[in-house]
Amino acid sequence: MPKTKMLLDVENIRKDFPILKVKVNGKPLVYFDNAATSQKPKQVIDALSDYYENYNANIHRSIHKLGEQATLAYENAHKKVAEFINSDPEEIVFTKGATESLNLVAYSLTENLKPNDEIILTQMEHHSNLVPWQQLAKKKNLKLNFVEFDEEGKLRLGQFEELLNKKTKIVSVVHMSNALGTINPVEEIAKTVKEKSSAYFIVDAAQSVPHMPVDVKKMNCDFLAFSGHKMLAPTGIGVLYGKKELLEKMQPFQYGGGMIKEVTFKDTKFNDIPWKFEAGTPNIAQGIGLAAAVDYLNKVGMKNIMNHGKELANYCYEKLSEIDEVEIYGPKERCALVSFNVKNVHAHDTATILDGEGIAVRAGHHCTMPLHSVLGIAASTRASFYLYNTKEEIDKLAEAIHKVIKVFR
Ligand code: C6P
Repeated sequence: MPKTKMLLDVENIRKDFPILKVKVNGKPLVYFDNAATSQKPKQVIDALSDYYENYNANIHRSIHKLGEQATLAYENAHKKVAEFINSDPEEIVFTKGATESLNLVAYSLTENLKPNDEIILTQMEHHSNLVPWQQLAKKKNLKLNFVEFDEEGKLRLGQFEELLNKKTKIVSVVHMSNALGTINPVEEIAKTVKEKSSAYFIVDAAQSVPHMPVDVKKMNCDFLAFSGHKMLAPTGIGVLYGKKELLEKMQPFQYGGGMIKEVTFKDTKFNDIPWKFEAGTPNIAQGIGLAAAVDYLNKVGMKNIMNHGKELANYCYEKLSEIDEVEIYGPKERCALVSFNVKNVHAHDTATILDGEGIAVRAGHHCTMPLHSVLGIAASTRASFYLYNTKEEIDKLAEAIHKVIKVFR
């Protein structure tokens, strides 16, 4: 139970998450793998059960009561997500996750790109915001440029100006790094991109939307991608926000049922946005679960969640900085995660010993192999926090790290 006074009522929040009662290796679970996927509150689990127990039906197809109820709930989920990031419901495409959202843009937006056109990414991109562009670049003979990050783990922002030119067609940037915790000033970057080019500006918000208020209008991004499962919702549901006029112009990513208005043997008229991009039976229950997750986050308040994430990340940074054998990656100002290594110990060994203490962390390259190569390491250990985590749990992490040091000394 949390003893230290925190900004959030963590003690009560924890009661909503059944999994937090689980014991791991006989110890209370300390779940510090939230950047990989968050745990789910009762309210989200109940929303899924309610759908399956009371109104399970396909959407946009069936003229019967359950079909209408399911359609309404699924469409309302789009509205809720739209309000959450300050967009319009037709600008919200439900996908399987951030990865599918980014692939959708890379596939659908780039039809008109020509050889030698340029794309700007950063060195801190997750593979989901790198590999789709890299493959596209190979196929179309495009040039990929990368904005570097400095010793502290912050982007060298001046490089955007240096790299932007008439040939730049896409700039795609992570909002919050899943490996360094760095929060990139995407509003500022958007301004530079729009002033210096006619490129589309895409934001990978997989880590930021769960942790801070995000306003797509303020950000002035053209597209924004995120996943439900990192923000209390089920797996299998994600979001692509796109500016209405761009989504309207874009070719669908997949073809099939639900995304059409009229089909003849010869041709097809596509449906309106966003449905044009949601071919086949979508993840209905998961979409409804995402709406319940958004309700939950709104009730707690995204500013409070952000401050809590910063407070925990700060506390962890300070605690781990006191241990000589620990090397921390990324800047001091960060949100909700700390990646580190215990000197001369492989990240997997560290994670195994922590697991023995009931502490779940991620170890490896965190789907950012190029970022790790810039750091000159193959792997790191990452502790990532959410609204149910406490400083006492971070104290346990620090104690367990001392155990790691003892074992490997
Ligand atoms: N990062 C992590 O442990 P998906 O897998 O589609 O839900 O999200 C992809 C993704 C895209 N961008 C960023 C910044 C991310 O962090 C992730 C997912 C997880 O760091 C799983 S690899």
